[in-house]
Amino acid sequence: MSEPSAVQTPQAFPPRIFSGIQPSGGLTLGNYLGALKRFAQKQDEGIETIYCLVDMHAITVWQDPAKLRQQTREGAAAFIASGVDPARSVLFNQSQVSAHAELAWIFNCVARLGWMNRMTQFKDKAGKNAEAASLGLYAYPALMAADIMAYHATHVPVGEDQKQHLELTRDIAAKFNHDYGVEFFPIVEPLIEGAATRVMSLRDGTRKMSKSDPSDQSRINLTDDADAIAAKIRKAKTDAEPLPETLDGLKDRAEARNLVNIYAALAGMTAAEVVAENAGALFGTFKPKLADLAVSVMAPITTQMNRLMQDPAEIDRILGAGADRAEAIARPILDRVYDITGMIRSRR
Ligand code: AQP
Repeated sequence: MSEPSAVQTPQAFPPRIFSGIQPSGGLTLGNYLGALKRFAQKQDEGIETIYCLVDMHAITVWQDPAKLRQQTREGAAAFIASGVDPARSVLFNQSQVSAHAELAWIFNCVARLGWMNRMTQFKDKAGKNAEAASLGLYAYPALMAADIMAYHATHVPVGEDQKQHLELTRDIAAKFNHDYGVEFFPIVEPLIEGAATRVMSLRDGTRKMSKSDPSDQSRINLTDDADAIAAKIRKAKTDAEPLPETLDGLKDRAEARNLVNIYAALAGMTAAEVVAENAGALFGTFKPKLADLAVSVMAPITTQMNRLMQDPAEIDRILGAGADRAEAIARPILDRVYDITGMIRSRR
């Protein structure tokens, strides 16, 4: 019924959670179910939580500066509206804490080209014209490893799509420890849990729901109103078959399975429970039920986001205060990294 959540620390580092989201567009239902909702749950379990709008990741593909600023504030509003409390979690934007960029450079010198060449996200995002992609897009996973390791984070709640990057983070940390003969960086554990670890596009059940998908119909945005949400679900691609009695019956029905998973995640049920409860229902019946559920969960979040966005100066203040707290954790770790790697630190 509920998601597994107990965080166990596999090594001698106290449990600490880090995760981030790119302000590379308006956030989606995928970001909410795969990330934001779980970020708030982890905070509520009483674990130390550090969350970040990763604006430096966002510029690995072109971002209009005014839009980036707006999207970063909107992302912060989405965190807060989803239950992340800036008093209990550290919430900030990445570029305000230079430790991320500094450690990323060290990790660029630890990571091997062969490892980076295997990263599927680069291949997906660079597409056929990889020669024209930015060097930053290629190095993205080393910056992500730095984001996590700058805080000695032990656990990272993410969607399924980030699994490979987390494995790379483990490889980089292990190689650093090995090369310098230290046990300095923890070997991080991904937390990929729940019914919606990979929410798929509403137009194509084989593609991830993504904020940068050119089709707005493919996703539910956190800023969509009730009518837009209902219309998108009504038009979502499905098939003509009724819902089966068991999950096995959804094996070759990607779009149907996606809507069942979304329902399960929104309702706090398992996909098997949703199927059992709706066995035999046609999509003409199931879609309106899903739309009502989605609106009832998302509407309060959208309302609060809109309210928070009316005071951008207050959002900036929250991000600045969060960055101060983040810096206080990361700076001593960075100082140790410079020491371990043999770099003189003699400024007063
Ligand atoms: N469709 C999804 N289902 C479940 N989780 C998802 N996440 C993203 N999409 C889904 C999770 O959200 C967190 C933040 O992701 P991100 O914004 O840093 O980058 P992304 O994974 O590349 O997300 P997008 O929406 O696809 O962004 P663009 O279009 O800019 O590349 C991560 O934990 C991710 O797993």
